[in-house]
Amino acid sequence: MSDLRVGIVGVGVMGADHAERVVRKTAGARLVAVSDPDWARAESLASRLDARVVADPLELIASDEVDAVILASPGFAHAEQLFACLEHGKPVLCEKPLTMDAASALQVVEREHKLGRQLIQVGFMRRFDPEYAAMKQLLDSGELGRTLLLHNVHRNQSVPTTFRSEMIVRDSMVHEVDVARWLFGSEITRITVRTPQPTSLVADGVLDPQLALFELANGAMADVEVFVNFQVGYEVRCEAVAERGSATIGLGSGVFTRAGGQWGGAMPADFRVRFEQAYDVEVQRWVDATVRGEIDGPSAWDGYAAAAVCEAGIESLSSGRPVDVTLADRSKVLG
Ligand code: ISE
Repeated sequence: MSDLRVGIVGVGVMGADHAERVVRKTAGARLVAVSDPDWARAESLASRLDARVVADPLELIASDEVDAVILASPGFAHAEQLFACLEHGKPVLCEKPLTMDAASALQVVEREHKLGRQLIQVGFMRRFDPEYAAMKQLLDSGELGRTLLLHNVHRNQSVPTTFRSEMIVRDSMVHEVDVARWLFGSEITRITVRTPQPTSLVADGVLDPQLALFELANGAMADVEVFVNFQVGYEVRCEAVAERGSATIGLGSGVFTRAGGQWGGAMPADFRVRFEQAYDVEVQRWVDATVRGEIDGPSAWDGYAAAAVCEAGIESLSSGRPVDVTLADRSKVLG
């Protein structure tokens, strides 16, 4: 069988990383085209990886030479590009956020549902990380009894100066939103986001770090600290507390040294390093599933549910009060 011909829209940090992955590590797939508003960036990547540059992302999506699409463009561009993928019947791995708000995300879910075929997979890659996957398996086995709550820590070394307070919710905290929904198998019904005195190392008005509390339909709760200008390195931890024990991942199981009067290990600089294996597995499984005409990971509904929680989270960020999440009735939308 011939390789799946992949086109990538947006070749900034994540798109370029996926391009390398498709070319160097993914079986059964071939990178054929890339598109980016920065022509020079697209051109230099494409010439190195033997793909062609298509100026207009919608043209790339429509192209007969492209079987499937990876969307790594900024979130504000996703809605239009996702509709184009649906219109042309192109399977798509869409980086988070699905779209910028719950209403447009729901329209995407509904449009896909009308096609009668799932074409959209959302890039919540933590579900593919071996540590998260092992934790999910352990919790689902029931060995520790019922899971009661989660404590999460999510710290980036730094982010671009364009990263404002709402993006910390929509682009960073959204991962814990998905992790909580996925680990508990339940929807988040209420979110509260509070902020301590911000770090002095960001522009005035940027609320970093943030502390959030999620309340779930099944009675569980999850908290998360998101701190995207932590300076030190990339750190993502999750502790699940259950009736008969707890499980923690993300302690940094790399080489631990004791030398020169110091002890410790290295911290990854960013998510590409920490979650490299997760991204590799995610893309390989997406390619394999796409060839079978399926998806194998978070669906458009998962992207929509996360968008609905983040929208409520952004409201809570400005009021400091708990905000109920408004979510469409799944059985009515998906029939
Ligand atoms: C980035 O887009 C990611 O997805 C990373 O996983 C997250 O840690 C980071 O905060 C986001 O900006």
